[in-house]
Amino acid sequence: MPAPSQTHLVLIPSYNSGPKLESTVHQALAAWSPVWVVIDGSTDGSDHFLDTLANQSPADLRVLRQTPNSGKGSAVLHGLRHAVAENFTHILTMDADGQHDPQSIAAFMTTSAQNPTALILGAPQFDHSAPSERLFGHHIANFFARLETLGSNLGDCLFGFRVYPAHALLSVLDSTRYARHYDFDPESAIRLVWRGHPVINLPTPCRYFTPSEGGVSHFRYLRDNLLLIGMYARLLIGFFLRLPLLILRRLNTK
Ligand SMILES: Nc1nc2c(ncn2[C@@H]2O[C@H](COP(=O)(O)OP(=O)(O)OP(=O)(O)O)[C@@H](O)[C@H]2O)c(=O)[nH]1
Ligand SMILES: [Mg+2]
Repeated sequence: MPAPSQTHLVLIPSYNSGPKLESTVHQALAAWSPVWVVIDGSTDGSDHFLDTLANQSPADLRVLRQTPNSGKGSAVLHGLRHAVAENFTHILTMDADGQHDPQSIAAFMTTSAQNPTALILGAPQFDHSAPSERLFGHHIANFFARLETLGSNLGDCLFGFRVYPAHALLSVLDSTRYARHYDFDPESAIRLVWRGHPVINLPTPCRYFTPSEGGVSHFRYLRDNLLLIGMYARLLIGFFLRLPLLILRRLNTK
């Protein structure tokens, strides 16, 4: 296991993640320390192994819990508040369901340490396992995210494997009551770009698992696509308010 970092931690929000949570945590721990897992009102028992493991290596693994289930963004915020209180400067968020590649953690952390104000975004390399409707959703979401950031280099706004500057993310989340559910990933990225944070896109694999392989997704097409459409509509107002600033910034970087 690597020596614990004082500045960068891995944060895994988990809600009823099924059997993949255990392998995800073990692989994350092999790649990085510390790893914090936020159990977001899980009721499927997937988190039962965690307390014993955390007691064995408290410097490497911490388990935080919130009840009731409150959404991915809310779970990240819960962990983030603790991280900032303990002077961590950056968090790498990754999903608990095995879709993200723990072997990419070190490269993302190194890039973040070299570019501390930047948002380090995972650019997902999807394979044949990715459902075509989800890929289509990513294309549409990315189109609108780039529009609302005036053609920034924001890569994939839905993919949750990324490193955030912790204080900046906390400030963004404290500025809105939204971004607590599936709107967390795109809204936090858009708002950080609005605030002038550079974006670095790093390729990393993404694998979807079938239920028989232990894969779990809580994405509900109607509910969550409506949430995202509402988010883009809501952010349009913020976009127009910031348009002069965004244009000036674009002109200055030419
Ligand atoms: N959906 C959902 N996820 C949560 C919640 N709280 C924490 N999470 C975690 O957030 C991460 C993303 O959730 P997923 O349901 O896999 O969402 P996704 O990866 O965007 O969607 P898929 O591409 O369909 O897998 C996982 O690690 C979840 O366990 C919650 O209330 N709802
Ligand atoms: Mg997932």
